[in-house]
Amino acid sequence: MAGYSLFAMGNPLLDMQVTQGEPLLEKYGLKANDAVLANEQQLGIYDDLVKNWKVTYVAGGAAQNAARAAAYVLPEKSVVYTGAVGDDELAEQLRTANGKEGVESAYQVVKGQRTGACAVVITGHHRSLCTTLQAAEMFKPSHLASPKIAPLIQDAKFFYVGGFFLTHGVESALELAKHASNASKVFTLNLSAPFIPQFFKAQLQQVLPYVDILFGNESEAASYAEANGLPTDNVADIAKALAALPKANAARPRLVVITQGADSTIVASSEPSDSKTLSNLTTDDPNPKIFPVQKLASEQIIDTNGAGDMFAGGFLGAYILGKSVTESVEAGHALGAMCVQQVGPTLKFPKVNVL
Ligand code: 26A
Repeated sequence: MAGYSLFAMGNPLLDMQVTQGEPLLEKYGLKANDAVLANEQQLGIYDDLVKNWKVTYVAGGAAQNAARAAAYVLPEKSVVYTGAVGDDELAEQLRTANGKEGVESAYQVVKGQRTGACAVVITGHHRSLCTTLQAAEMFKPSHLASPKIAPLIQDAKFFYVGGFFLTHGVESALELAKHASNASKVFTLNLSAPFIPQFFKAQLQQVLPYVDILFGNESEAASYAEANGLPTDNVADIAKALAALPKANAARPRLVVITQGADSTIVASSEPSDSKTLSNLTTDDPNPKIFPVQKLASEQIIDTNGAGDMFAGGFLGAYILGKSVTESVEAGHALGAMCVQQVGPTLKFPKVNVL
């Protein structure tokens, strides 16, 4: 049996989503468009939501969302996802959602623990994410070496890790990154949130040399620039700087793909623009290359939770199929647009062809 081509790893979370959440931002000191780990004062939000709000429960976890998006464009049995869950009902819900959308769950189950949750507070087109990782941060590197998981890693040709995972799991991330680099496979990472370059700078620095494709958005790029003293706040320049960082596997160029919501997506490559390219950009493409986004009307947008993840997964799925960078960006844009027109990080079924 041919193995899964994409091995993804992150924090499996169940999203607890509410709309018109202005009072919650105020009460818990959350920013309208941010992602944070809940501090002690914010840990009350989950019970508060259950007691006092109309909650929509939906499968989340940034890398898990991206895995489902990649599965959307790939043939069956292409994507496997790992992360740690508890032995509870929430984990069952996540397994069911993955199963329906073509992602094989290869969870580590932590007995007696609860599955992580993310409070998703929607205000207008903004989403504020406040996460309690629970079992997710108990993921052990030994899971990757287990008889069930190790062969999946050997068989995979592409890896996707959420930057969020670096809050606790840099050792496991490095294991996949080094494996990919040594075997000249493709290792991809998402910056995930501004607080990752800011507060997990050392962890990010350890992993970046192995990254073949780096995903992020404009505020994460800006946070990287600030944390590393780059003398620019221009997103294209930051993308170029990230692409040019040292690389362990020099045989593969690095692509840096930065989305900007409804504004253009920027792709920078580490290759000089006149070289014969391995990264599927044509030689006459500018570097960085700018890809405009088709804007949706305001009333078409339900919420923006998960749009960036769906973009990354859609891009990667198309890329795995051997599509060009331009086609991969278009697949990403299509899935990002599809996601914002649904509640939470969900895609449309029956499937729509986006390639
Ligand atoms: C470590 N943190 C904070 C997180 C997350 C997270 N996924 C992994 N780790 N905080 C929020 N998310 C997920 O991001 C998605 C939107 O991009 C949410 O579960 C949400 O589905």
